[in-house]
Amino acid sequence: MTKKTYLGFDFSTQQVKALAINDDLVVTHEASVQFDTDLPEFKTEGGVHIHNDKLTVTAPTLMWVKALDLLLEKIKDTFDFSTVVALSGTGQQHGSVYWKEGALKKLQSLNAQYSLHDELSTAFSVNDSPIWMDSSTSDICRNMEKSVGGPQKLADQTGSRAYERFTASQIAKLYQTKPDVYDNTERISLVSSFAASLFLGNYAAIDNSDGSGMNLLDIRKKDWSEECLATTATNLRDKLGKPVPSCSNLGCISSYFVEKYGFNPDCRIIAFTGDNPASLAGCRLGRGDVIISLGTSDTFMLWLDDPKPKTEGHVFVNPVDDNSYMGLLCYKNGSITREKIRNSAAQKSWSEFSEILKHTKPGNNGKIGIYFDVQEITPNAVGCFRFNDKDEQVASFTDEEEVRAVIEGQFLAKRYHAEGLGYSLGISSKVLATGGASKNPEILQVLADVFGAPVYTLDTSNSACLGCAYRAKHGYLNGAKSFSEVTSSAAPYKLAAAPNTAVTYDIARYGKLEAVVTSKAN
Ligand code: 5FX
Repeated sequence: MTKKTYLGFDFSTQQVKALAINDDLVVTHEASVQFDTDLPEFKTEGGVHIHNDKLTVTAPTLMWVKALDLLLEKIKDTFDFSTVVALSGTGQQHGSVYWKEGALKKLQSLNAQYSLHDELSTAFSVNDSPIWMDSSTSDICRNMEKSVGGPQKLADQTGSRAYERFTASQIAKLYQTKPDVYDNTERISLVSSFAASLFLGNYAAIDNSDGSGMNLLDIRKKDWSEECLATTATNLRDKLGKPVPSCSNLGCISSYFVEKYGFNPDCRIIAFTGDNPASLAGCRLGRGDVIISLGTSDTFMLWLDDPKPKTEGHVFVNPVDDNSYMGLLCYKNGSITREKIRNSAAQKSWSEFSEILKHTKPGNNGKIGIYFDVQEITPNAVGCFRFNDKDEQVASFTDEEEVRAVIEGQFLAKRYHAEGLGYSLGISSKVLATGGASKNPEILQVLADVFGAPVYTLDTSNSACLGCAYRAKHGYLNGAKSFSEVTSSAAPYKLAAAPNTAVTYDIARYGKLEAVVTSKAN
């Protein structure tokens, strides 16, 4: 075969997407199916059903299957599937799929004359998959933490304290409320490994990175934690299968796709992973690098070698290097809070806000502000707090101090929590910035100064899907090259700000002030 291509699939909350790259990593094809509009019969809003209690959130499992039928039908006239040597994919993290007793047999003998949707119409023991937006399992979470010795103990093992959206509490809910359905379940997949199973025509293993979002995987042993399994449900190890490194080659594509779409029978299926890990791959995050997404809320991902899980944030096994880790931190007070200060201190104008950042001094003459306009999750606190250069709390700042304080405070918090999770800045560390506020050069200058590292901007609109096409190539090469070697020819990032070397920030001081704030708030 002369021409090689790689496919990445993304089973996200609102759509299923596919993207093809050639051997030079250039994107050649893209297509998507939107759940709400392309599959109106499932009556979803934003791809989900929010139940009457407002806490339970699910998505119809068969909708995802039907979306794949539609997507492949859409692509087949313009794309030659026989060129695909490997494919991989991603799914929204934490969501779970329950295969009914006997489903494996069906999966192994799919008939290409029918759609996947028809073939698998009775394959699931639970028709509505719980997804990451569900928050109905608080009591189960608290019990789970208690039974392993507290939230920090659970985080030490699994990378996170118990979260409602994480899969263990969702499995426990099914086990406790519908024991017959649980017993009638042959296999439990994550959204990612469920999607991989469709292509494999067999149950696909859960990968270590997405598996870290379950409160079940011992992230150091890379095996299910006996203690966590026992607090969740009986016979769970068998229903989960054995977890594998995220770059694993799971086998060749099911004959269903060879017959129906003309795939090459040798096309490899590389383990699918979660959307955040896949984004890390798509952004080509390397050792010592961080990605900051500056949106309504801010998300922060980092490469970790020696993780120190905390009760805030998450540690996952790294999707591109099974011996490393990644950190994920979410901040509710992102743009919402920046905009509030822009309105009160910069005449509602981003250009005025930028002007202030341009002509005020880095370090803000020792003034630090911590603005949790809405209840923050990292850390769990609310309220606005201002400190002078002697660490004394003050009632107000001047407008100029306030503007600099909100931006410096938000970035100091990110660096402080990153270091808390075990992150250390290396000599070649990069900060990759995305999201709305990454278009503002003055904000990015503060980011470069606080991290003491160059800031690059990148377009992440397709990063999870693209990351999986890259991962497909990495997996196809089967360890012959590292992920960074495989992706070295991808388009370079754009340098947006270089750090001002005359400036240093006292991260430990910020930590002490945040501790004051949290003790007041709780
Ligand atoms: C991460 O922990 C999340 O819950 C979300 O980012 C989901 O992965 C979105 F799909």
